Amino acid sequence: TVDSTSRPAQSISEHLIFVSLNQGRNTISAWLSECVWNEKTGLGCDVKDRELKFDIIPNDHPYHNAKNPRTVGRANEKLASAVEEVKKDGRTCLVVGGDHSLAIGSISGHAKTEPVIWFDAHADINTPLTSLSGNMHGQPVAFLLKELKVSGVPGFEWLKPCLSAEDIVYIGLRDVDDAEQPTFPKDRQEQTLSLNIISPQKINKKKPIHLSFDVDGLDPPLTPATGTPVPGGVTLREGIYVAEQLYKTGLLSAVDTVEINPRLGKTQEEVDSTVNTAVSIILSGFGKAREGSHSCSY
Ligand code: 5AB
Ligand code: MN
Ligand code: MN
Ligand code: MN
Repeated sequence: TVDSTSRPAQSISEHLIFVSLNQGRNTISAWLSECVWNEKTGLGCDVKDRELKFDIIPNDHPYHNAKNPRTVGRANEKLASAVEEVKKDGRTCLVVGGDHSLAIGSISGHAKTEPVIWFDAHADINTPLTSLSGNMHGQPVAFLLKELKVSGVPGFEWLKPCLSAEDIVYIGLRDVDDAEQPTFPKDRQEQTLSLNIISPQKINKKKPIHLSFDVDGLDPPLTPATGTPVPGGVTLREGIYVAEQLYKTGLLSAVDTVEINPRLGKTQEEVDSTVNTAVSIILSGFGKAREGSHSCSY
């Protein structure tokens, strides 16, 4: 925990806690503090910022095709407890990362959550047995699903899968590995390919919503500093619209903003535009109205 600054909430009642994770923290955190925390220029939310530090476990041999399982598993265990604390405190949780594998801890810590909106170009539903890359960021959904029964992964002894397939709504999905295909019943896959699928029945359930926002769900020019870009993504307007609609439900309870990797920006401009994009999505999810979207009285 770095600092814990608390001020009375001003213009809106949202309370946020940032649990920020990666080397992008400084840039993103600074911008977010200005936009979200600062009462004059921003939303005036009451923000507590905490930083988690993780251990690199030595000799962390792969488990089948899952790389660094112990390091990732323990990090997620820590994150799950942090998110749980935030939720017990009655606050909204915003996790900024980093690798999408952090959703395992974030969603587990949020617990009893459904639906989960998985905004992503990818399905992230490989298992340690099916993954071709071995990258854990391609596997979090599999770890979380009760149906897939991923078990025996060192570092994840603490994990109890908490989601059912029907709790997940994909937005922006357009790059599914062959090995991931069988996990999608046909009708579901069709349902997930367009933006019209924020399924209203899900939101009508009045349960807290978890948004797991992988910036690569957006169109690549919007977020150049990310690892696995896929052409043909969601536009900024559409992305902001999704976030605004989620805000309007009043049920957005935790948000992951992931796969922002400043090291992958070829220029400072690329890094800045990626962070900028992520910040505008986050702000919309926490109540920032666009110019022109205010209600008019005439
Ligand atoms: B991301 C791929 N399916 O498993 C794999 O960015 C890509 O969190 C995963 O969505 C992308 O390595 C993971 C090829
Ligand atoms: Mn992802
Ligand atoms: Mn992705
Ligand atoms: Mn990625």
